[in-house]
Amino acid sequence: MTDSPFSTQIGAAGSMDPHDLVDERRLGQMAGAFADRAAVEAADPECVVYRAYQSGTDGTAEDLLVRTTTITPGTVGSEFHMTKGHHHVRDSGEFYYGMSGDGLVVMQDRSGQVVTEPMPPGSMVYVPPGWAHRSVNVGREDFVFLAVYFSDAGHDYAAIERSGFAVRVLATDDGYAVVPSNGIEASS
Ligand code: PAN
Ligand code: ZN
Repeated sequence: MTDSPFSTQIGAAGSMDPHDLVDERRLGQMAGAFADRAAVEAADPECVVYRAYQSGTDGTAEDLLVRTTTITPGTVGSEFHMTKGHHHVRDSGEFYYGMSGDGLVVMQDRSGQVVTEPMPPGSMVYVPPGWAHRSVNVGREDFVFLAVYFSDAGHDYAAIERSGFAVRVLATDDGYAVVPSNGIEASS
């Protein structure tokens, strides 16, 4: 927790020094997020899918938080490594800034409309209030990005855990494809 001016050093791989929180998401903790259940079961549950560092004061309406996320390269079945994805509990916007690697952010509003935005290094994506968001590593290296959002935004994972996003991002011979979720056959 920090309630006075501060600075932090952000490393090329997404580390933050100092930081207030670090969160590591392993495959076993997000197994339900991937469509191919047989591939999930065949994979190592200890595989780190992403890591996030955070600085700032959590929970006040006036403050901002900064968080880096590093998504490791890889697929589960043909689905690229990705974040769980969430709505903000308090509908509020967020800026994403692509630092390195090849990424994509999938955004979905409450009516089901989906927009995807590539996040090459140097790109900035605005996630408007009311849009759920998930990030995907579509490359062969770590995908690192930085996020700035209101510290009282809160993360609501439940709706996404229940119904997922309307699209999934799959590996293809020449890159990736964004396909409707309901058209995906799990191999189990
Ligand atoms: C990001 C995400 C981060 C991890 O900082 O929290 O990329 O993704 P999940 O929270 O979906 O696990 C953000 O959107 N913050 O609001
Ligand atoms: Zn968010």
